[in-house]
Amino acid sequence: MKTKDIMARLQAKYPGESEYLQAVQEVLESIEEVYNQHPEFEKAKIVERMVEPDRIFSFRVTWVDDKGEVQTNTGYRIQFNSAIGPYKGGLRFHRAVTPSMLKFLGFEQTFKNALTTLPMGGAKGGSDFDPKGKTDEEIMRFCQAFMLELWQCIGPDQDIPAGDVGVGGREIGYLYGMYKKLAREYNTGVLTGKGATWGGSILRPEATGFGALYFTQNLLHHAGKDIKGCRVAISGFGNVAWGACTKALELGAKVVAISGPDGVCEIPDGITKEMIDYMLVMRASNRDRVEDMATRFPDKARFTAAKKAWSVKCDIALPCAFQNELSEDDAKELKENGCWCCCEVSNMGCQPGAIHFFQHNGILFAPGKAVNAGGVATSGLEMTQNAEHISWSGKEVDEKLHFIMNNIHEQCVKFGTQPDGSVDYVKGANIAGFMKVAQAMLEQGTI
Ligand code: 2IT
Repeated sequence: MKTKDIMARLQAKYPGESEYLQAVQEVLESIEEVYNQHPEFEKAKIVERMVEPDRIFSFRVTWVDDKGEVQTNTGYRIQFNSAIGPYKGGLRFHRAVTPSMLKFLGFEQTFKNALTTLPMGGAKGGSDFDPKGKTDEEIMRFCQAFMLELWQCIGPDQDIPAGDVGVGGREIGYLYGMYKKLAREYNTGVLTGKGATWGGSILRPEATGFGALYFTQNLLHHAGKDIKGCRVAISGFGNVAWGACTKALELGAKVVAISGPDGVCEIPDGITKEMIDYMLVMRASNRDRVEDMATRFPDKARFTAAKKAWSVKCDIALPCAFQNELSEDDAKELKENGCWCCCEVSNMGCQPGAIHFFQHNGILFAPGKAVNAGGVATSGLEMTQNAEHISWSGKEVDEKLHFIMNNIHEQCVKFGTQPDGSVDYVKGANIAGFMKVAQAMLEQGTI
């Protein structure tokens, strides 16, 4: 297998699908050497099969807004790979959603889910619906219209969606309500991220952020460092950033920045519990503005328009917002500002140039598919609880999540340790995830 040849074919076949091509390139580059030591993979054309989704559903979603106007969006579900379990992955509602974006996310999800040690295949879905400025009623009507098509593609043993950007507990509630009505199935295991009183796992909302901090702690310990007292810059203020802030504070770190599409809030004395709670209010408002934090806490947070979290002096950077949110220039600025570690929490949050810069300038770096896997892992734990018709305590879920994150870190060390003793976490995560999926595909024959 030659990455160059496969990429040339994919570029010709899917011109313009830049996020998808970027994600495939990153994985193929890091597995090429190992792959070529396995002639049985080459013979079964594992890579050629793995880069193509199993199937893509695309559908029209028509709904009526509060003014009585008819609106039309496009919905998708991409079932990427089922080698190690039923399709599993989130739904993203964002105006920029395209098949390319969801293909990249589904591809990444496949390897991430393999890393969790739980039996889940990879999928992703969503819509170009823009939640910004929408009322609660509009959100509900959109979710219902979306499920009117989606329900036929999913099932507790086939494909289990969850939240992602723009889809949280409220949306999962509306989606599940409509699913029940259409399918006449009352198995809560069809969606994860549900409310805690009707099948949702305790700690699922916190899980991505908590897991990211557990991973970061592992990475720092491995490098002989400690998170206590470190200044942390976080991008975003959604569900993932919220969970990350909560755990960072608990572990004794100081969150000195959060950001949004409008700019950055610098918090010199560190974020407080009250401010973290306010992040939930900001997200529920659908205003998509981080400036609201500085308006609410003027003596604690200072807002600067059109600046990123990476302009603030910090030790650790945690991108928690969107793909490609951290460029090579941002990476350089971070280094100048004293940053020595970046754990990518958003999916593909760092541009290739930024990763290259981190890796060649002594900055510890770990990729999203390892760092953020605690979210989907806890979705897997939610599925187990649903299948057993029981509910675990927060302590039980947290222990299992912590154990899984430690295990993911170990897999990265096992497959990513370099001759000089340092760990290439990109290689480690990609090879560990890939080997598991490839082996399963091989054992299941040519399908
Ligand atoms: O990117 C992700 O891993 C998620 N959005 C969570 C997916 C899930 O099924 O919980």
